[in-house]
Amino acid sequence: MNEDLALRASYEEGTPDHWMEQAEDVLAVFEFGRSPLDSSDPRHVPVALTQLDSPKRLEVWRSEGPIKTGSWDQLRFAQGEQLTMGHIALNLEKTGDMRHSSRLAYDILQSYLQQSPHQWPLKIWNYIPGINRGSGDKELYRQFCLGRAEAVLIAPGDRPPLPAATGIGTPADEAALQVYFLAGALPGLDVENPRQVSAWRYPRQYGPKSPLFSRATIMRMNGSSQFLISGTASIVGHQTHHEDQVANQLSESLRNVHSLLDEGHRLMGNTSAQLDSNGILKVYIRDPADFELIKNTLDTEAPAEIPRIYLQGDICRESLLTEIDGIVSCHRQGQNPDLR
Ligand code: 3EB
Repeated sequence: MNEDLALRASYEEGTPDHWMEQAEDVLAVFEFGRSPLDSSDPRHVPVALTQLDSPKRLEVWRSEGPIKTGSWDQLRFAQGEQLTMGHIALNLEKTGDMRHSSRLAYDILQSYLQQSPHQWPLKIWNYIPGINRGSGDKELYRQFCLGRAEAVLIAPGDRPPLPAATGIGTPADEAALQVYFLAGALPGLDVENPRQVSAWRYPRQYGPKSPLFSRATIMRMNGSSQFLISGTASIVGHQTHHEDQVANQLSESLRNVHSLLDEGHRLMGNTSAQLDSNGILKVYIRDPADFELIKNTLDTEAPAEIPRIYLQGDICRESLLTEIDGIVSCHRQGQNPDLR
C-alpha cells in the first residue's frame, strides 16, 4: 500500500489486541459482528453487522502517529498527527427514543469536534438498530434524520461543508445506536453526484428532515488525496431504481460510484480516483441469501485489486437491497506541480 496516504485502510486477519499492540500508527480497528457497547480500547470499534464472506477480517485504519487516545463525554477517540477517529455508542434503552438518541449523539460529536485540533468531520458512519421499524414518519431512519437535523442546525440558505456519510441498519435487538467518524484539520472538498438529487434536497416524501451528508468528500493532505465515498445505493434522481432486483441495484450503485469519481476528477482537475489496491469497498446486503449473486456481480463489474468486505445490513429505504461505500485514493495526472 502507498505509504504516503494520510489514511491507510485495510482488511486484516487477527485479533483487535494484536493490531493495537503491534503498531504505533493504528487509529482504529473495526471488528464486525459485535455490539458497539463491547469496546475494549478507544481504538477498538465493534460494529454490529455480520460479515458474510470469509475469512473473518478486521478493518484497520493507520495514520501518522503518535496516536493519543481518550474519551469525551460518551465519545471515545484516537487522535493522530493529521486525523482523528471518534466513536459513540448510545444504549437506546437508557437514552430514550431514536430521535432523542440521534440528537444526543450529534450533540456530543459536535461539542467534541469544537475543541479538537481536527474540527472537521470528513465522513460519518451511522449504524442504526432496526432502521426500517415503524411506518411513515415514525420509521426509525426518519426519526434518526430528525434528531440529526435538530443537532446539526443549518440556517436556511446556508451551505456549510457536509461530511460524507453512511446510514445502515443493524439488528433490531442491538442495544446501541453507533456513530463513528473520521475528522481532520481542514474541511473536505464536497462532491455531489450529478445523477442524484443531493440528499439534503430530498423531497418531503422521504421524511420530515432530509439526511445531512454530501455524496463524497475528498480529503487533501500533504499532497495525497483520498476520496471518502458515502453509502451509495440504487437511487437515480431521488428515486429507487430496480426494485426487487438486487444485482441490478448493485450495478446502479457502481454507476453512481463511478459518476462521483468522475465528478471529483472534474472538480480537482489534475487528479482522479480509481478503484485500486490503495482503496477499500464495503458492500452492505439486506438479505444474506443475495450474497453470492452480489459477490459475482461485483467481481464482474469492479476491479479485482480493490479489497472489499461484505456485511449484512439493512438499507435506509425498504426498497433498497444493497449499498456500497468506500475509501479510494486519488492519483495525480498531467504535469502542473503547483496544482498538487
Ligand atoms: C441515500 O442515498 C441512501 O442518512 O447518513 C446513504 C448515506 C444513505 C448516508 C445517512 C443515508 C445516509 O439516500 C441512504
